[in-house]
Amino acid sequence: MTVPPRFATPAGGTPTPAMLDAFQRDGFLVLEQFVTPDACDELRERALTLMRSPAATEHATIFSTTSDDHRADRYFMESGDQIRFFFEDGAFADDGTLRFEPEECLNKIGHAQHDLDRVFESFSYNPDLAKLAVGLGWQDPALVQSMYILKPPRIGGEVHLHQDATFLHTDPDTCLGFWFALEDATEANGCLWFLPGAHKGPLRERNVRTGELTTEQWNLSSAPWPNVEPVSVEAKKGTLVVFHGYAPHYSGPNQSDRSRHAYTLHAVDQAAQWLDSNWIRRRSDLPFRSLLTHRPEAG
Ligand SMILES: O=C(O)CCC(=O)C(=O)O
Repeated sequence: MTVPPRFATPAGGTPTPAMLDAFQRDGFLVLEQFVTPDACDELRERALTLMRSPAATEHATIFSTTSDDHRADRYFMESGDQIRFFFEDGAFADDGTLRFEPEECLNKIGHAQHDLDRVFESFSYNPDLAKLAVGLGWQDPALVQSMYILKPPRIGGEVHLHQDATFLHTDPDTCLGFWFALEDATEANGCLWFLPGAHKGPLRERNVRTGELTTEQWNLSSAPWPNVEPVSVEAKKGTLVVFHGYAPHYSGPNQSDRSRHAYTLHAVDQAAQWLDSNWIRRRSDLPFRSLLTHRPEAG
């Protein structure tokens, strides 16, 4: 496979038999025009407003130092029920100041804007997404994490080959990823790459919370990755790539002068058990919400 199959978005979200075949065979499914260009622009504008708020940069200094205090760890480990801002490695000048505007050097915003921000909430709790997840076999998908990924021009870093179920655990495993191209994603600006069919192999690693500020990466299987050619998934603005939690994927660095904004959501099935080994923690007044039943208020 050199070019993965792509499909027009199914009316109402329910996947067709051909889409189900592709998802089951490859571990991922590419649906074009799942969201409108206007919806992409609205999310980008909201993200820009958040990035220009004082909250976006007030913690920047903790990432520009290599001191051994745990403020950076805490900022990350407590972000499961917050909206927080994470910078690219190349974001800082030698004196610790930001080299560029936040939108040109942020790596991502995470991890709960889908439950804390009205614009993100209405984009995320999309009834068509619920129908898609149910059509793919999830009984009661709940959104557990969101990431606004910027992959900024020139300094947007590579994301190494991984399986998302490494980071989001249920018993049994039910992690499902949704990746929305908010701008055209190409090989030049760092689109996603998959190993088709490799989701049928085992989960290789589990990232386990071991303390208030710590996680460990546990090896679960030393099985090598299958010998399949990685395929790039270039995606036009508005495309949704949905993928199985065991599907190995990565994205290249952005060496171009164009950004590659994307928005990802991860769901798990509430029919399975959410495990305490997850790094993500939620305060009691912000429980996970079901894609099936949560409907954001209009306006
Ligand atoms: O957007 C990217 O570059 C990587 C996203 C990813 O790996 C994920 O959502 O699991």
